[in-house]
Amino acid sequence: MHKPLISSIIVVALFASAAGLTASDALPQETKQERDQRMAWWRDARFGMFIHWGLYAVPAGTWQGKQIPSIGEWIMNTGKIPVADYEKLAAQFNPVKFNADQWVSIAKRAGMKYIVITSKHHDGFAMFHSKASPYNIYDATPFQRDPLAELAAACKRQGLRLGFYYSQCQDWHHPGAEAIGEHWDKAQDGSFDHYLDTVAIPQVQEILTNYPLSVLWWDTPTGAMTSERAAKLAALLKLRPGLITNDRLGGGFSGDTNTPEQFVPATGYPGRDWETCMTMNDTWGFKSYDHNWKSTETLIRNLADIASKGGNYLLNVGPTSLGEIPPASVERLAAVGRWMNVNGPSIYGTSASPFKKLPWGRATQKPGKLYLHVFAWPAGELLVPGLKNRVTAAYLLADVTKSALPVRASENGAAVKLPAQAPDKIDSVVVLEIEGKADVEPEILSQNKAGVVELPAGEATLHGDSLRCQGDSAGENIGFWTNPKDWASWEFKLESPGTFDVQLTFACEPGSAGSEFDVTLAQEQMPAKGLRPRKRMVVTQPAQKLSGKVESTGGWEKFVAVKLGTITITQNGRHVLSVKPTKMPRGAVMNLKSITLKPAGQ
Ligand code: FHN
Repeated sequence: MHKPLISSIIVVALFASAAGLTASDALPQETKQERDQRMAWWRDARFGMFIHWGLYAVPAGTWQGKQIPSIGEWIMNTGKIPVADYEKLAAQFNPVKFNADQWVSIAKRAGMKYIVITSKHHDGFAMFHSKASPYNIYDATPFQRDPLAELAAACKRQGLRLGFYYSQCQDWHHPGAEAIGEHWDKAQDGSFDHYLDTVAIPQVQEILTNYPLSVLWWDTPTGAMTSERAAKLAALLKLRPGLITNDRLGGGFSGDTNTPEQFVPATGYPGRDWETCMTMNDTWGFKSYDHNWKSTETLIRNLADIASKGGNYLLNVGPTSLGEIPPASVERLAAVGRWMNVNGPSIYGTSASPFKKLPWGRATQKPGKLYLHVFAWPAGELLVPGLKNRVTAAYLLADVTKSALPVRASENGAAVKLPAQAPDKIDSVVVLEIEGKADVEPEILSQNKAGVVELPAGEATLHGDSLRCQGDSAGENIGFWTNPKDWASWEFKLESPGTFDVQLTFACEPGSAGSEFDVTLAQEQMPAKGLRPRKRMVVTQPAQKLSGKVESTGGWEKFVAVKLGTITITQNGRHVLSVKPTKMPRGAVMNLKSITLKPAGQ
């Protein structure tokens, strides 16, 4: 069964070596310690400002009297605006209210430690003084200033790091570059290599040489970015030692950071640095009529949620054509800043939560300290489920006197006595000082009152390198299941044995349907004396097995619940259910959202 797979791996390997250098080969090798040093400031920062600013701020979502749907910075593409017409915006772009120090202090007061700004977005207009193309803010607008140089100086004065976003593949202005969808104007046609050699490479060279960048943020890699082309861009990175780049160059270059966009990944990306970028309303570039602002509560809780999963939050603002950050953004950032003034230590320099889930909020940690982010303030005691460490002190982060909160060890973990009033309605932080490394007994899934066992994607143990939990907590599912050797399992506890209907909730697009899989159930035997509980034995005989075939559900996002069959469990205690592919004829298995065991006949 695996023969075709092995030979296809060999073919791919031969192809890759024949193709020459990959982008990653173009970079100097570094040790883990060197990499940790390079990433240290970024990991400590946890919170940054994304700025989408360009010519698109002039039309601000409206073209020839019509509101153009979708995100503001895409107006040229969505509205299929001819190159010559869009170019004319440059003459109207005069952001006289731009004040670099003010922007940096808005970010700084919010508690942000770095800024990433669009140096050239997909519209091809450079927001810096470029010698490589006259289509730039210094040469083509009445403003005749280089705002990015001013921003760099302001960041230096105020102690923030600076990064540039650069759209390397899409450029709807310079001939030969890419446009997602397709070119809509003959003026866009030409050779991609010519664009790369005469615009993208020289401009990347300029920004890395002339600006003190800490981050280079690529965007929208397309098929044109082969590994050889990506290697040419990647080779420039050594111009700025210490630089951090993301995973959006293309050509197989993984960069330093993963970049989930507009969502918080359910389990973060263990072992990878990552950063959620997110808009504050529904657009990146300014749109005059987009008032769908996220609440301060959402922003603060997102920040805590992201930090609790080990990531950074890159929160966007879209300044106007006059150079002002919209007041709705400024107000919200100020409120986040007030919260950060008190609670910053629970975000900066923290790492991911040792708890899989907490019913009342989130947690972050530093050596010897747990920060409990309480979103839902309980009356009386806060239960910290499964915490096994000795707690040496507990206090509210908002309490400068660090008055001790009483803590007792309960059967289910530590219980902290809380004052009646939450210090912060959005997120109150309780600090626990603990002995040793945080040690948490994992909570085990069990039956609900109706006897149903829910096994959701976010609770699965994933075995293998390709599959991962994707989506946010509202819609997490196991995806990227492209290796048929990968599998998933759940451990759960049963108190009422019986016969159960096994239901699978999954999605699969038509082109990938046809995989087959086994669902196997085995009971765990409690450990023999002396064995640590983690080393429970799994009794595989007599295991029960159901087999299934993945049918198309119409798309990767179209989830359907299907009954697979029935199993009978005669004994209570701990069980393990596994899903293992047996055939994968078309490149992927499925997106698996959950498995449900329902008492039969209910
Ligand atoms: O197309 C862009 C979009 O305009 C915006 O810049 C975002 C930010 O991450 N990136 C692209 C979409 O992924």
